[in-house]
Amino acid sequence: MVTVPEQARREAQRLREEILRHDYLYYVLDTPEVPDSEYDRLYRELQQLEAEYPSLVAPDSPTQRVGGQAAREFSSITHRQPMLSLNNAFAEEEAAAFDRRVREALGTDMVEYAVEPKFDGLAISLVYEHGLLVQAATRGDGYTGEDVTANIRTIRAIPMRLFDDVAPPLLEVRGEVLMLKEDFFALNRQQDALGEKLFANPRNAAAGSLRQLDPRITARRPLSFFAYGMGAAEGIPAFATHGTMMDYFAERHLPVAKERAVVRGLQGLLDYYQRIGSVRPALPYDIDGVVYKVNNLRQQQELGFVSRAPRFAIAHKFPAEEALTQIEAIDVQVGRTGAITPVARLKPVFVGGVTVTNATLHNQDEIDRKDIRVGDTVCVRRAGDVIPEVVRVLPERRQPGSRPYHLLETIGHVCPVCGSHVVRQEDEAVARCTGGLYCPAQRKQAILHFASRRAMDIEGLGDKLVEQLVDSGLVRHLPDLYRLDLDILANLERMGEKSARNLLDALEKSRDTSLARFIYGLGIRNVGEATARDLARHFGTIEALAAATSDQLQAVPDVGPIVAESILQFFGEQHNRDIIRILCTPSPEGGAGIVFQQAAVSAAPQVLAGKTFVLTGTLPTLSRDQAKAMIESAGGKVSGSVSRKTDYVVAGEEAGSKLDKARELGIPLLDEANLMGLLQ
Ligand code: 5U1
Repeated sequence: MVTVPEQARREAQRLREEILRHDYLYYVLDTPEVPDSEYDRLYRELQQLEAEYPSLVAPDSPTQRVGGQAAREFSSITHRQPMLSLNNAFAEEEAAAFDRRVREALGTDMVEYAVEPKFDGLAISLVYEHGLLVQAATRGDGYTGEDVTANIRTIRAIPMRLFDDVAPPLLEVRGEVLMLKEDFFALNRQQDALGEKLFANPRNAAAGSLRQLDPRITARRPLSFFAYGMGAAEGIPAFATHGTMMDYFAERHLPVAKERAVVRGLQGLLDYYQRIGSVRPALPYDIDGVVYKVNNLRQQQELGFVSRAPRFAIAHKFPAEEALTQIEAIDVQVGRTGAITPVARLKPVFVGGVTVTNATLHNQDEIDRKDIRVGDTVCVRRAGDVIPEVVRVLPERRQPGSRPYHLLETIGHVCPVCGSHVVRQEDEAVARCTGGLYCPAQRKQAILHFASRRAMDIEGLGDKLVEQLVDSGLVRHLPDLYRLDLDILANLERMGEKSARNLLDALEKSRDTSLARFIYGLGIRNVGEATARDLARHFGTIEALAAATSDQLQAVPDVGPIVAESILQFFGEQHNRDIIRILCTPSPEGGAGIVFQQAAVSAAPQVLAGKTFVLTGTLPTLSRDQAKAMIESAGGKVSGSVSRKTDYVVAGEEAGSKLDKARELGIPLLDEANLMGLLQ
């Protein structure tokens, strides 16, 4: 081991601190002190010293921002505290109603609010332990997100170590990753010069950059970050207000919005809304509104949460931007579940910061209601990142001879992608392709669903790989998965021999499954995990299920006419029956060789059979998915809403309106320990 001279150690320390200071000045305060060439010189010097004395390399050294290899997929992370969303106010009256509710709940005449811009980026949780950034996760569904630590470390605005002499044992910072407008335009110019795909807007560019499996690519993308809240924490001061908490972040060199402020009462909120609205075009980043939060943290706690949003905060959105253009044609798109969506092809128009060339028309009812026709001049709206939509037609500009548009007639009741029948069920607004697994447009999603953890559990078959397999024609239908070999797989992009072997092992393992998992994996509309289990238990074989009549299907608990119809339609398509037959034919006879274990369906004692549960809030140790799986494997059902039919409500921390409803209806309440007791 090379001993490091004291002078080299001190020099490395000096260089690290100097580089971090320049990072802070440049990326957080936007007040650079030295030219890029000087920064590069310091960086190179540090790199050289670290190369000479590797023991000097610390995990939070600026040279260690980009590290590691490309991952195959992001692993998932359960948030220590759920990442909630905000309720929205679109009109002044809704903001006034928010202020009124807050005042009434707190029993006060005037409330102090912390106000800040609502960034149009991606919500992120950063976990610092003893000051060191140890984990970063996307919001995901609010309970579980994706581990993007390696990518987040490449963002220079995010400190890898908090600027703090005695950092707290735990601090979870919540905020938004985004791309500044200026950086977005520069990135697109560069993409254009390289002949690469352009990003539609800064938000897409930020999302696309953060979701790179290779952190070296993220490192080349100019991402920024702003903190706006706190999650789990230990050993931090007892802040009195949101404002002082944000000051604490800023002192530790975390970026916070310059535009944040503290105001009083409704008038203060509305003045801030106007002020930020008027400077919005000049701000360095895209925002889609402003956020109002009760400033006093004790009052925030008193107000609490309702379902998945805080009662103490609201986002006041800016109006969506609108523009006039003309519909050149109406095309149809086939979605994941076969939904056929009419899409207006528009004369390109610049609206909400991007050039819009198409807009969703949703379904036939929407087209009828707005009387949308090819050739019409229409007003289109784009709000945030949502798909642009047609707000209204300008009938005075309609061309003579135009005719109403009928989706099903236009496509001749046939899927334009696969030729299967397209049907619209009576109670549904959308028409659907019945092609299921056969339809290429639905195939990628169908394969991903089939491979998912709760279905066939084929580890390693992620979306990028499925895309490659389908696009290259290697996998056209599910049985093709079981024909892949080492040679083919190892030659795919980002697939070494080891990953290829792992995938083949996972495929092999998946051959031995349960009928319930298989039925669920088929992705039949309206057939979720619990229904799949009931169907497996009731019919016992896939052949019996495929041959069942509507009445026989409806004899299964919780299968009504709608679910029965979906199952009939699925098995009514010859291609679906063919695919199932090949999947279940033994390998030596040319099939995929899937076999069903008999006992797997109900291995656990069915102690909760016939009982319906509702889960609400955060349980101390179990995730929602885990609690659900345990209840279901004991024969119980988990429902999303509380009604008189609910037998138990399992409530955790921050339980919202479901708990109130349970109390109102006198439904027995359980905590996690009670639930475990029942299960035993
Ligand atoms: N600026 C800002 N955005 N944002 C989003 N603040 C903020 N706070 C949030 C969210 C979801 O949530 C907390 C109030 C819980």
